[in-house]
Amino acid sequence: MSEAVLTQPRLVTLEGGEGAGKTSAIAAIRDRLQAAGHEVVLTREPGGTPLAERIRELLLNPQDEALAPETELLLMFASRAQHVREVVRPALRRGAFVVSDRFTDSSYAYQGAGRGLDPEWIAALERRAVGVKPGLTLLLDLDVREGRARTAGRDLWPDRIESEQDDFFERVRAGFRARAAAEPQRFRVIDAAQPPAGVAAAVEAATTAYLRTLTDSDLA
Ligand code: Z5A
Repeated sequence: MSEAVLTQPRLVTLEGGEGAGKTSAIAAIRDRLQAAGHEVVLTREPGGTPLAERIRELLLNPQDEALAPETELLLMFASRAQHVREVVRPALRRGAFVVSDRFTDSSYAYQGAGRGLDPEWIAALERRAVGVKPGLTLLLDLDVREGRARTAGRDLWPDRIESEQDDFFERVRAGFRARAAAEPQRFRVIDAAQPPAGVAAAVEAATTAYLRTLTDSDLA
């Protein structure tokens, strides 16, 4: 398979820490794209296909046995490889927009910055098993404690990753911000501490501005 990671203008991803508000942000992106007349496929990672959703359960349900960081990374990419082949590429081929709640940037942030795995290894998996990257990534940036306070009480049993300590999530947040700083043309960082209506307005404005940059061949 090709070693290149090709930017796909009609692939849009949403990233951020726990409780950042991705659920309503993704609806705002979908509404804006549909209002502009585009077919939109909403999806998520880990997951997005029946098999990838089973991998998600392995990843998030606490197991009897601790999951090694390397196993966690490889399962994230197993899920992603399946998702890209079964959902993302077919939708892009027929001209739809794909909006994914998390994608490869989460692996760099959680497994790279959070778990301390080598980003070169993640980059090799991205080249070999994924091969596509988004044209637009919206990063919902939020103070770690505020995000965790929003979700506290929601889950009777936090999932395996939610059970990590604040210092893990601080590294994840710094990892996301570093990626956004390194690729300012792809990322839009949105202040997720605003009230929900403010976040939705910022997401909508960023999506509208991005659509204006696309050419006919990007949309074909
Ligand atoms: N993961 C990984 O490690 N590596 C990878 O490669 C990938 C993923 C792809 C599952 O992801 C986990 O997988 C995730 C990263 C890891 N682990 N963690 N942590 P997920 O996206 O399914 O899980 P999540 O990020 O934990 O989802 P979340 O906590 O539900 O976040 P959210 O979707 O952004 O939050 P929300 O449901 O939209 O909102 C949460 C609450 O906050 C809710 O009560 C809202 O009403 C409230 N909220 C939302 N916005 C606001 C504002 N603006 N003000 C006040 N309150 C708000």
